[in-house]
Amino acid sequence: MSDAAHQNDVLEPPSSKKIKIDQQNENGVSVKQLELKDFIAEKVIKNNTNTKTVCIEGKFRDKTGVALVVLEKNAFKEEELNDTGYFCPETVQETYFQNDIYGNYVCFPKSAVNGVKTTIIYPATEKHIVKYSQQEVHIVVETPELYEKLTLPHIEKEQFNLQWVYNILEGKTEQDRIVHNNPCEQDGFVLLPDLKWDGVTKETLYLLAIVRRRGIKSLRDLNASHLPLLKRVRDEGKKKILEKYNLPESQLRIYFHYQPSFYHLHIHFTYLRHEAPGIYAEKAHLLSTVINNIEMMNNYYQKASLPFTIKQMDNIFKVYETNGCVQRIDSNIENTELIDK
Ligand code: G7M
Repeated sequence: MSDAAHQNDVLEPPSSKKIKIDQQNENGVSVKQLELKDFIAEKVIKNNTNTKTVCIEGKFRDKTGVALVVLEKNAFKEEELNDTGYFCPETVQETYFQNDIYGNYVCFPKSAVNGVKTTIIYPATEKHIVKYSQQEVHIVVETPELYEKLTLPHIEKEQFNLQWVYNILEGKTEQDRIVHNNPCEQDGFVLLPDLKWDGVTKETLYLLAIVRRRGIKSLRDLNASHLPLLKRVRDEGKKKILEKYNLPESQLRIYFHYQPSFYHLHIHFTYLRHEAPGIYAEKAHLLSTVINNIEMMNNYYQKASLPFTIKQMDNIFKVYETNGCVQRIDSNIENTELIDK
């Protein structure tokens, strides 16, 4: 396939003009498409000026329950930097100042190149609000004993619902987004764009491989019996991404999160150039390193002490705090109220 053909694959604009969300919520209940014009913003719970992302808590008109809206300014697409994209007559330009050879302007490009990536979570639980809130973060080192005594009981007691994962695996949602599907129950997986990726902008490529086998919670559970599965994800994932997006394996970052947010094994594939959230040393474990560690020692991940980040508002923080593993600090992070409640 030519480069141009690959590009078309990647750059095809999303077909729907409205914001498209799953037709089922995480409880398997059908939900009508939610529209931003019905959103009543109440509080900014996160405003990250680096990633240009805000998360707003609020409500939808005529609906009960809390909603979260995450807005993210998109990365520039290089193929739009031309006379049909940014440099076309529809672009409105206003001058801030001009001084000698220097000029400073604000420009308002046409809406087709100016979309804002939007994620809606409705109904959002208290745990979602905690996850998306700006807050103090700590690192704890989880020994195998601490995993058994503190982390595992906590995961068993409270974790995010996995319905969205089962919906994908059972062919109920996001089927038009699937990039690769290996149906083998034992060692198969589905590869598709992550929620955080628009599926279009190559510069921010972010795919997720979700394994079909149930019951593997995280990295902690992996041993030599999972090697065929891990190698299949690695090899088939790389091959598909090369075919569809023309990105070679040397340009891919393939990794697990520890701790993950969702305790059903999945592997992240991101473009090496893209600084996706959660790629840092305290959270990401490269698939190649994981395979290598297990090949050297079958039960490496049952024996290892694994560091992980823990958010001060999260319930698991209280568990580790009570056991003397971490100390709370006074936070000066504040949320901005948008309306008087
Ligand atoms: O931190 P953890 O390894 O658990 O990451 C889970 C990943 O799943 C994140 O990168 C999320 O953006 C992604 N994700 C979460 N949800 C609810 C969805 C979803 O509904 N669809 C897709 N495609 N990805 C999701």
